[in-house]
Amino acid sequence: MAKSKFEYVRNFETDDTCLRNCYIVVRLDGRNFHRFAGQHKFTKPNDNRALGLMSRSARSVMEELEDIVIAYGQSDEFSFVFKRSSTWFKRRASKLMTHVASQFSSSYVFYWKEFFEDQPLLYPPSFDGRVVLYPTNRNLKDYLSWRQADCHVNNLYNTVFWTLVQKGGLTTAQAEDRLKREETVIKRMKVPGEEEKDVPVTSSRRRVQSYHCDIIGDQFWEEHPRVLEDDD
Ligand code: DGT
Ligand code: MG
Ligand code: MG
Ligand code: MG
Ligand code: MG
Repeated sequence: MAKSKFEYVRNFETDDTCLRNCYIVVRLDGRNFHRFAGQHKFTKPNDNRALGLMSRSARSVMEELEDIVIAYGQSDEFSFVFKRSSTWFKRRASKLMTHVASQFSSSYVFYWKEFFEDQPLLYPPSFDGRVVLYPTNRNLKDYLSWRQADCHVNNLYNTVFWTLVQKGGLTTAQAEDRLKREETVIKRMKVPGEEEKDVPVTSSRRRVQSYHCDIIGDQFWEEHPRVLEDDD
């Protein structure tokens, strides 16, 4: 077949083939679900209907698409892991990511009524996607652990926060204040006119402080143990 003079535009397409032997992870995240959850009256901190619908949509992605070996979800996000040896769509990142995102989004809408019987869907939700490659089994396990640790920390915070509000009668501002990441550490201090003694000091992780001091010697590092993490 003769080529048209327009054919050259195909060469503008860029190559986005995923590196071989790597696990391909596609992570989706609901767009502005802060608003979506509010408008659709999701219960706080966790809405079982919403979680069930996320899970059902992920099942549809795993059943309809090729080579996904595991999926992990929390909140408004879901990660899908393609097997290392997958050659689906020649490992083209944009094909894999857009298929996952559109299959998930259409399923979310399609199955909405099965989970939210009395709550109409008020507008079409959407999900962003990204692709990340992990070369080793350790990296993949650490990736999934990272998402689960994120789930745990957020869940812990949200559960305590909403318990303070719903059962403790605090305002949301008061609950936030109570949960500011403050912690008490014991510091050896010299109070004027008194002996040196151990006193509890409340320190905020968020506060930024300036120092003009020696950081070559050990003293600074001993006094600020949170700066360095263990070497392993
Ligand atoms: P984004 O992702 O940048 O477009 O913005 P958001 O608003 O989706 O932010 P994100 O993804 O960091 O946070 C997820 C939001 O979804 C967060 O505001 C809480 C909400 N959400 C997720 N699951 C539940 C639930 O079970 N219940 C309630 N009440 N809210 C939820
Ligand atoms: Mg986000
Ligand atoms: Mg989101
Ligand atoms: Mg999210
Ligand atoms: Mg086509």
